Amino acid sequence: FAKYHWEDPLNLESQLTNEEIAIRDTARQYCQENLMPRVLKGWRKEEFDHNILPEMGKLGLLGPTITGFGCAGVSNVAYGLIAREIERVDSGYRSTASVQSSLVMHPINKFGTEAQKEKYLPLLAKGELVGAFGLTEPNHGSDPAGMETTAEEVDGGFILNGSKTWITNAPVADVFIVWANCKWDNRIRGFILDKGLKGLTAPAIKNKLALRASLTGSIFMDSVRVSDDALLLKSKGLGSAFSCLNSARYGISWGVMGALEDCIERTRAYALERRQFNRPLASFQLVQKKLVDAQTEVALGLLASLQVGRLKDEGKLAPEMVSMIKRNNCGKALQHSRVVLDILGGNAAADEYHVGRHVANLQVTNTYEGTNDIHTLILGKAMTDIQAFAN
Ligand code: TGC
Ligand code: FAD
Repeated sequence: FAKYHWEDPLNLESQLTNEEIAIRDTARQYCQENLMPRVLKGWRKEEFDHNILPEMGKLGLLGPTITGFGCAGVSNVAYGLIAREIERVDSGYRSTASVQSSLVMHPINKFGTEAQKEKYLPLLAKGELVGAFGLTEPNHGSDPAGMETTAEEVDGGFILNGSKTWITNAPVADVFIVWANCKWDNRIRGFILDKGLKGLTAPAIKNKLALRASLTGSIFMDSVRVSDDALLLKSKGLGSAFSCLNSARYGISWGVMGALEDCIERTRAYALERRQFNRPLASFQLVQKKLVDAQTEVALGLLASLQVGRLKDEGKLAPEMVSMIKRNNCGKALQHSRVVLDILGGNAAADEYHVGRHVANLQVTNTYEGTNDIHTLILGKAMTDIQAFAN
């Protein structure tokens, strides 16, 4: 028989290329040596560290699947492995990186002109510009089709009005991808807005209970005037915004498994060390069950993400596949991180033990990029051909 490794029960490693393993190891080393020591400060102070994106940029971790423009051009599986390593430290850091890669660089690459790509992608890849993606509005979260933000055509450009809320990176963003309903044909399109435009503000939403190591804010647009070259010309309808979400949701499915792996590793070590009733906690069957249940979900979830990543690389992706792994992995990560947290007893309440921070973050990962319920309904529609979101 082959040897069983509890950390990689189904031998995911054997399915990765040498290049993917090298990228994963680079990301892991960077995250453990450079992000881990900073995370508690960022979390406690709700602080964005401006050095992080440039550091990731130097290692080729931003927009890694894009070819050219200073990007690495690696596989979608490598992208997932990077997300897993970042989120092993903190979902907020992974949020910052996935917004940059999937929600800002991806739409510019897919829907932008050559001039827009030349202007923005190299600087975003280096982390010298920070990006944000504005889809959610105060009155429209799960139903972005009803958005109230508008763009109207004026001589030589457009005027945008509206507001977005709960936007990752917004308070520190240099570049905003904003989705607006275009008044001339009632279709939704993307626009690139630069920080500093008159009428554009992006205040922080403070005192969050989760994702405190990444900043979140609103975007207010009060008659923001932009020239023609702000329009993402090839974006057509809400489907274009959703194509960005396909990429980000896919990355999140890997990322949350990294967060759950960290919870398991920490609580397993604690259970082996801590003794009650003259025995290590790890010797109690109830404790072993918690660890085994959680690790089983990690093994299954990672293989599912791997399969979807390989299909994405081969051009055989259906968006519903992404809904399945986003929903499943986020739900399982939230559920099992919460269960293993119990192993820490009273120390669960101390942030130095890190697991409680992951649990709080995982509530948000189960909500953003389509709530667990919304992905259930997407899959329900695919199974029954009946759309249950609305009348
Ligand atoms: P529906 O009529 O189903 O679709 C409208 C158009 O979009 C097309 N489409 C897709 N295209 C590509 N990929 C997908 N996944 C797509 N899903 C739909 C569809 O074919 C149609 O095209 P067309 O040409 O016929 O117009 O849309 P609906 O209005 O009924 O909405 C359905 C629903 C509820 C599934 C959808 O609105 C939804 O997914 N809601 C969730 C909203 C969401 O995910 N928001 C995320 C905001 S961004 C964010 O959270 C970032 S957090 C980042 C971080 O910090 O990591
Ligand atoms: P609602 O849509 O009001 O949903 C509330 C509840 O009702 C949920 O449980 C939902 O599942 C349920 N519900 C809604 N409709 C139905 C239905 N038809 N059937 C059954 N149940 C339903 N957005 C961005 O655009 N960009 C970002 O960068 C971004 N970053 C975020 C960062 C953080 C920290 C957070 C918390 C959110 C972020 N979001 C971002 C917003 C996020 O995508 C939304 O919060 C999410 O899509 C849910 O929308 P909502 O909050 O309006 O909830």
